[in-house]
Amino acid sequence: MNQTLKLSSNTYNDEPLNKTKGIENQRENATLLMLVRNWELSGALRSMRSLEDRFNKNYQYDWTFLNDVPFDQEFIEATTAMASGRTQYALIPAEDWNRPSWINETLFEEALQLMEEKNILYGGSKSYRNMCRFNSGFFFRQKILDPYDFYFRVEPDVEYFCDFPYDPFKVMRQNNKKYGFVITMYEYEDTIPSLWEAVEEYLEETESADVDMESNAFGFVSNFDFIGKSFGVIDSNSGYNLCHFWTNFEIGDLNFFRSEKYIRFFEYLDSKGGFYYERWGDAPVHSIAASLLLKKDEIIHFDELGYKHMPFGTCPSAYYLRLQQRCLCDSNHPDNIDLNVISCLRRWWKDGSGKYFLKHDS
Ligand SMILES: Nc1nc2c(ncn2[C@@H]2O[C@H](COP(=O)(O)OP(=O)(O)OP(=O)(O)O)[C@@H](O)[C@H]2O)c(=O)[nH]1
Ligand SMILES: [Mg+2]
Repeated sequence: MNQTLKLSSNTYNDEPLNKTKGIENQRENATLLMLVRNWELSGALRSMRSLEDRFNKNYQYDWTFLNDVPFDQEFIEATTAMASGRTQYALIPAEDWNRPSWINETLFEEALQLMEEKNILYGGSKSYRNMCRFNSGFFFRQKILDPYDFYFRVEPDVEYFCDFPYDPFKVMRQNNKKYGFVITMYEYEDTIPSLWEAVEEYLEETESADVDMESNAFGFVSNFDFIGKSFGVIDSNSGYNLCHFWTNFEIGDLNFFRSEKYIRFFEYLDSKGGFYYERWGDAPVHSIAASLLLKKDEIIHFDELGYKHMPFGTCPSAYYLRLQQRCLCDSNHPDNIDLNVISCLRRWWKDGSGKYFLKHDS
């Protein structure tokens, strides 16, 4: 029934999809990557079980685990038992994790208190800020990742709803993709009040030397105009429309993050202190970086991969794809964020590299 059906995707042609099916021994130079705490073991195992069943058992990619404190024996044994591939564990150096000494303690404590009072999600957390800064500027510099070209970020307690119809690492390499996502939505503005100002200053001070506005996806993060028949619903106080890729799922080319231009971008932002004085997330940072520094065609929306990280999920809309890939999700369910007004997917279709028809006036 289904071998000849076209899968529901126009983000790239179908050929690599079909070609990669069944060629399961030819692995890419890639690793599954989880930053995680020892006490999150059960959630880590649930995520591993799901990804192994849906994808990795056929490929046996390595699993790499990172932590700011040493992993305990129980964590190592259980995750190694759950993995079909090799497992490896690394301790993050303190200087890549902790708050830098130039952060003003008084201002920092004031910011924490203020955000806590405003009930901002993780607004009062110190470790969450370390995590966001680490994921923005340091994960790709960990020695244990040096041998790899691609990573697939996995978090505890996530679920993959469908069998993968392809090896996403192979799709990335063969199609010259540098950044892949499944969910995109609006960011909480209260966590990043001055982020866009910093981005504008970065563009000014570097005279946009690393940026090609002709080919990048700048419009995805900066356009406010109509999408289809409606405006985006979320107000913004800056030139940033608040759209970002949800980074708890992300497949990326490590060489992009290692590049001088990404590091220049990160270090400029870092120098402003906003990871601590505000609560800048790695999601808007990665998303703005990818939208500025990559060509829009180097970013891919994996719309065939069902996925859930509380409280949102995404489920492929194509009926036969859901059957063929044995999906355990309902694309019409309200939890499917792609239909929700807080999703930026339609903005991506229009101003990113998907859904060609939406880019033209009808
Ligand atoms: N080793 C370590 N990992 C952390 C720490 N804080 C967060 N993480 C990991 O970083 C990732 C993101 O943290 P989460 O707590 O999931 O943050 P979130 O996804 O924004 O929020 P929820 O999932 O809703 O809690 C997850 O993989 C966590 O396991 C930390 O202090 N140490
Ligand atoms: Mg999470």
